[in-house]
Amino acid sequence: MALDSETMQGLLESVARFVRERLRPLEHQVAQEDRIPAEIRREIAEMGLFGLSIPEEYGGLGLTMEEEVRVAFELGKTSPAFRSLIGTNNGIGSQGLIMDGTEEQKRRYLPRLASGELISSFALTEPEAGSDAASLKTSARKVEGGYILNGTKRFITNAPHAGLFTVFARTDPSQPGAKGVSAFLVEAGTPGLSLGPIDKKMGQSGSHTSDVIFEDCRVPADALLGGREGQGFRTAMKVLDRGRLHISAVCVAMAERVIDDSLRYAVERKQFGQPIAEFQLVQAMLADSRTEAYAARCMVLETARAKDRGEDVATDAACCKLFASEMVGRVVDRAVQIHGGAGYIADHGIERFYRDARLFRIYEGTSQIQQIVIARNMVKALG
Ligand code: COS
Repeated sequence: MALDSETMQGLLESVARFVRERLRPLEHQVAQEDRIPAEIRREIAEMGLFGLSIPEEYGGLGLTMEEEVRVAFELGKTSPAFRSLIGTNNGIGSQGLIMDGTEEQKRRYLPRLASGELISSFALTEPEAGSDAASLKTSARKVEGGYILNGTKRFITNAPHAGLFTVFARTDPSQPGAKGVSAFLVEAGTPGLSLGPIDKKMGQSGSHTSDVIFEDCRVPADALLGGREGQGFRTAMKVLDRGRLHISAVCVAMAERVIDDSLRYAVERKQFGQPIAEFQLVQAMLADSRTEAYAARCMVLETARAKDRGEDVATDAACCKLFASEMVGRVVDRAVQIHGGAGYIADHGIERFYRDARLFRIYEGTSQIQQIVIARNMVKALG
């Protein structure tokens, strides 16, 4: 454990209080304005949440995976846009650098990512390369003293706020698959790097995605992550193994939140002369949701502990992502059902979670990609 149990308990309690007292009252406003207030970003930075999983020597809290998912269990009990603000700095935006960056690269960027001064983004997906990430076309041509990047990245979370992008590009055009891919650390403002308009999404208002466009964007040689070509795809996959576990924890948290909302509603709402919580058909929905959320919580904790022990959790992280994201989809659907007409009305909040949850089955690998990863690894393990 990175923190002693008292400090960890204190952190969990302060995150829970912050969610309850500061973030939940702002959920509607953030959805309406599609913007997280600047003071919330400051408070999040003051609590150290931008650096949860960044090692202490670079200014972060250096949480273990288990500790990180426990924080996500609390932070995810509100609109996912808040978690998304810190999600890339702790997850896919910084982990490539932590896992495979050179010491010099880590020193240059990690302290500023941990403090929240810099926001980072993970630029893998392209218009023609989504699930088939290894087919990406963005090129990085080697020139004297550096590389020239050309291509378009799509749906890049936090791109409109990012100061640093981890960009996956093909350095070896003779290798069409994973082997020809390298990762680069590219700073916002580099000439030749521009952004598309902010995407209009189904949900998760307040969290922003956009295209990231490279047109003869020149980066220095030391922008190559880890200083080695051809390692980029492996880096992306390792980062996603970890990211999938984190997202699974967020799914558990959202499920627990809407179960709590549904339970309170069912106890208050009276029909046929009694609270609807007294009806067995409503109880069945509550019980199924509670059971599934608990199962996902156990899976996530167990896999996080295995990761902390140094085990390869690629398969189990995919199992968690598959189960937890599908689970929260069912749970929010039942939550709408329990709320009845009120669940369908925009201002009530439940329909917002219903839309917000839909993304979990898609990003950081669709459910179908998780199934492929799980089954392939099972076959491979047979030898
Ligand atoms: N950890 C480390 N290395 C890994 C790995 C992992 N979890 N998964 C794969 N690799 C390595 C493989 O070992 C292989 O290297 P070698 O050729 O040296 O053995 C290389 O990466 C290529 O792997 P693979 O052959 O499995 O690649 P595929 O092109 O068949 O695709 C999938 C793999 C489909 C699993 C991958 O493209 C994927 O995860 N797609 C979804 C992408 C995604 O999540 N997008 C969301 C964007 S971020 S929001």
